[in-house]
Amino acid sequence: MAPTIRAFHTDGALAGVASVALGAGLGELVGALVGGSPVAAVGSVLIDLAPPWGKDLAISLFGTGDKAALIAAVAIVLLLVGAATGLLARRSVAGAQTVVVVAGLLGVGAAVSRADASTLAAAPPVVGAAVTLLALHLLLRRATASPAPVSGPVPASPPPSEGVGHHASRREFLVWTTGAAAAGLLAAAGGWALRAGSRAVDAVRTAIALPRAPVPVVVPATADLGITGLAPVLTPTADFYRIDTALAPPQIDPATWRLRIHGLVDREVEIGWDELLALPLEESVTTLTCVSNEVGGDLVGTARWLGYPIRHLLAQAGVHADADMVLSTSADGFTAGTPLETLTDERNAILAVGMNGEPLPIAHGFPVRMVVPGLYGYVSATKWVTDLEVTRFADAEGYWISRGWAARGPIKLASRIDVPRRGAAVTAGETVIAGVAWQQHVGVRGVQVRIDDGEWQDAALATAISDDTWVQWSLPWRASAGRHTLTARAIGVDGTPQTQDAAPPAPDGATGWPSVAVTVA
Ligand SMILES: Nc1nc2c(c(=O)[nH]1)N[C@H]1C(S)=C(S)[C@@H](COP(=O)(O)O)O[C@H]1N2
Ligand SMILES: [Mo]
Repeated sequence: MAPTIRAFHTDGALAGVASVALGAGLGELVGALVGGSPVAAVGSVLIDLAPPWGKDLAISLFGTGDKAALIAAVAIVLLLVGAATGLLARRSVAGAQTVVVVAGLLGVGAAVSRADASTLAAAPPVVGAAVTLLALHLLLRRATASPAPVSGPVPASPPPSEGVGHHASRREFLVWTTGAAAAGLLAAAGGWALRAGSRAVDAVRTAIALPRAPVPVVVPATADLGITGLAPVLTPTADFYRIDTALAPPQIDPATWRLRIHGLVDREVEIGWDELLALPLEESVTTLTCVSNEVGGDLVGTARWLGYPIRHLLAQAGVHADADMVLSTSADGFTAGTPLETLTDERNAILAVGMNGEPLPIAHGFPVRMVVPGLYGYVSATKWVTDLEVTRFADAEGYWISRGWAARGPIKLASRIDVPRRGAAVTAGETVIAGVAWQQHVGVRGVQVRIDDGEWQDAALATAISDDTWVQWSLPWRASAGRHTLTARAIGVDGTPQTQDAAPPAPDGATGWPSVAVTVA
């Protein structure tokens, strides 16, 4: 029986190795998509934990290849743990599952402990552990189908027909095991290729020195009230909301980037990256807002953009009189339909190349995106833009329109209370209520605040950078003990207050007054 016993044990180990290879491989692929590599994270934790002599030894052994060696070592240990887990599974399935779950949790711990951890950093190790568990279960079931040794801990039914059945089912088991391991390797390789691509474009992006705008926008010091907890008037790039349909942002080398303007025009215009940068770029500060922003939500942010007015390029192309829309297309196929007049009037509707003094981050549209003051992003702010078709609303529509969103998306008058936060514990006495308000390209005349069912009180507005940006506001408040509800409403330039009617984001933007309940003690 010795050969059978060996086969039996090897099968458990093989199933374990293949399951871990599949789980870890998929984990690496997911990691490449959401940012972060579980294996590299574990390696980094080991580097942090290693005693100095360990590091010195590794460097002297592997030289500058020490990182690759470390990652290879982590991968090998992982596969060995997989083999041991597969063996253990024949004795105790629960024990084996516990090992996988603990390994997954260690992976999560390592991934989220990294300083550059993305918000989804826990996803790859969780996916990896879940896939491993599932694969282990399925592969071991196939392994169990082969005959068990007489001395084995798990009794198995005798094979239906000696020899032939055994070989057929074992061959099947080996095919599945090899397939799982190969799929894991492919996934890991795919993740590696994705990362290599993003590193390449990232390196190009980092090396770019954008020209300076001849007329920088001066943001008045009085535009920011400097209140703790209040959104800064200029949103740091790292905090800027990100919304798109891209699983992984397109990686576009500016050297290959081209924009084509065509459709209802006298002559097509094509422009490349170098030509665009050679044009007189302009700086503008514009607040972007997502139509999906709920009342009180944070899908809104303000940045300093550098770009070239789209109206000049449209003028060069010669737009036909019957056109009323520009359909912009992104490298990843997303489209937005923008009213022609918003791209030809005097507003700062631009092909943006810079955000807050740097090339656009890849996630925010590198190398070129559109920014149009006054319109929700889904009808105007196309990232990774490569094509502008001059057309008509009657003939074309953007990505979200067939999905139930309005064809026109002007930004609605809105306000938000940032301070105090919802549910905050406020100390009784002199305090402050503060927030932001916006209706891009139209402007905001004022903001009013109501405490419980009291009178509307006028808040003080900070200096607005322009009508294309949000404006901060504040109101001193002598808070008395108890529970209070604070409500705000913006006042539009024509004196009309923001509507109280509550509407959901779909189809053309949420409405209603923001309010927060706080407890004052
Ligand atoms: N290519 C592309 N561009 C896009 C989108 C998208 O899904 N794909 N989403 C739009 C939407 S809905 C918004 S609100 C803004 C958000 O821009 P941000 O991610 O830079 O904040 O991008 C717009 N541009
Ligand atoms: Mo959006």
